[in-house]
Amino acid sequence: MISFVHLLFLTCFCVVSPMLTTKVRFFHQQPNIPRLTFIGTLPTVRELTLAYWVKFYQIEGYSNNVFSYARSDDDNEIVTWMRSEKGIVHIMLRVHTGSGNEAVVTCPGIVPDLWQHITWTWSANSGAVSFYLNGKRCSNTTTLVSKNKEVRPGGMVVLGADQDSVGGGFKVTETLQGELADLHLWDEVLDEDQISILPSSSCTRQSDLESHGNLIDWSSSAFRAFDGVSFHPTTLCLRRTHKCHSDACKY
Ligand SMILES: [Ca+2]
Repeated sequence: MISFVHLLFLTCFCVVSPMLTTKVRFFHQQPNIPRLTFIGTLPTVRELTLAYWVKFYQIEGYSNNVFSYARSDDDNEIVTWMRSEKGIVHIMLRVHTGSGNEAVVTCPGIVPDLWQHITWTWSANSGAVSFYLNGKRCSNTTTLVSKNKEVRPGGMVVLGADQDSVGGGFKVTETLQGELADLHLWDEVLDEDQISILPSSSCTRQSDLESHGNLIDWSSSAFRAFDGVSFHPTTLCLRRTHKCHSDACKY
């Protein structure tokens, strides 16, 4: 395991556990596909919450995939990305391949080159999906997304690139061109009050257990870095001294 105390601005092919004050930069340079692979897998789950800070550099030509969970029988068991239409950025979530399994949400204020905190929740019980930008719900809840379809265990989680096979099948156009920090995954649906404090949770300190994912925790989960991912210090979370309820917080 690499300590980040002496690992600033370093690119490596190594096993890492990011610190709360570490951001990861994904920047494609031919022929590499920078990405992080989670060391571990997911259990069977019927509810999920994914939260993260992201700053993407450009939307045209890139779908800015943040999270991809692939199994051998479905490379899109979970995938979340962005899409631009007529200059408006949509956040996309798919749980399982197939029709009726995709949520599309427009959050006003999602723009390049700004740190933005994004959270989505999904429940198999109702198929409900909700998106939040900077702790504030983006729009009405979408329903019937993979209702009664569990997310199954044994697959691989990749951050920063979409998998079309387990641990592979990457396309340049389906990568994140930007930076990622403080990503957490829970096996339950957090409520609005819990989500509202995530962007201002003071670097998600260890004492702030509520803001640490129980399936993936940015500060303790281990990842393997591939193909030009680089790690940098960030004071992003140190600036979280207030609740942010504007559409685009000026971090
Ligand atoms: Ca895929």
